[in-house]
Amino acid sequence: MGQTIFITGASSGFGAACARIFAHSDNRLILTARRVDPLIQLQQELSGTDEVHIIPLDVRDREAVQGAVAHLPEAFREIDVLINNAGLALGLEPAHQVDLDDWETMVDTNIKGLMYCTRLILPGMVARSRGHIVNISSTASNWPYPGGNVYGGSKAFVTQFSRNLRCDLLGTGVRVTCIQPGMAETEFSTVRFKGDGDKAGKVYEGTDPLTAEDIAETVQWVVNRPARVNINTLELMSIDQAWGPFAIHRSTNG
Ligand code: NDP
Ligand code: 8X3
Repeated sequence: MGQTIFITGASSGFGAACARIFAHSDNRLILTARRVDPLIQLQQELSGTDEVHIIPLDVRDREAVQGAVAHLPEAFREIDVLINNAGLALGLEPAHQVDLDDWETMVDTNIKGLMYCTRLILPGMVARSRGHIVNISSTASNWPYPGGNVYGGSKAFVTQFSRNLRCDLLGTGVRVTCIQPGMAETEFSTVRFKGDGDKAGKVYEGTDPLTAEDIAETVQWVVNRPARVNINTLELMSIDQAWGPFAIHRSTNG
């Protein structure tokens, strides 16, 4: 039986790849993002406005999220899967030099936007005794790195919020999964470096990074497990990424 799938951040990267992978059945897709042109293109590519509903939506805008959920067309009202994917990193500066606006944007998007979508879509899932929230966190939620400061902190929220949701939803039939990808080549680094394509390209240079399709296949796999199976947390990395040793500062005067 087809499912109704609500995807945030569907205009590029993981979100667009999720839209493509879930489009091949009886599913109904609700695709949201701030940029409307890529959503229209995706809707046309996936052929048929019957099965694909697009909503220009900034997840930071609580009232807009409320309106989007409240005014869904009849056929799209019973959401089975929410993919909380919209998010971003801005900058890699150390904490004492960072632009405070960038920190606020990450908190508003990665934390508060995800909170709004979850809180507004969950009641319907609980009432129907079925549903699945898939939260896109990051390896940055588990492993610190220089310049990761608020980005990693915001993803740690996503990871712990996902676990706490499972506690609240025990017995409701609603599943919660937290996906924690490492380095994946999407628009992510271009956004992080504010349009500097050269800098973004260097992140992936000489490596075989994860792709958006790798993440979409992972999301599809967790969603397609039998209803009794809840994949709690799933961390994945490119074969070309691993952990380093602890950093040690040595005094030059010592
Ligand atoms: P992209 O930059 O390609 O995609 C990010 C998506 O989020 C876009 O569709 C963008 O759409 C949307 N978005 C950003 N801000 C908002 C907002 N305020 N309201 C609505 N949508 C918004 O990056 P990825 O696909 O890589 O990122 C997807 C998620 O995966 C993010 O949460 C990211 O943190 C996470 N992630 C990425 C990794 C990577 O290495 N690429 C690794 C681990 C996690 P628009 O600009 O049109 O609004
Ligand atoms: C994206 C991966 O390592 O840039 O979440 O934080 S990383």
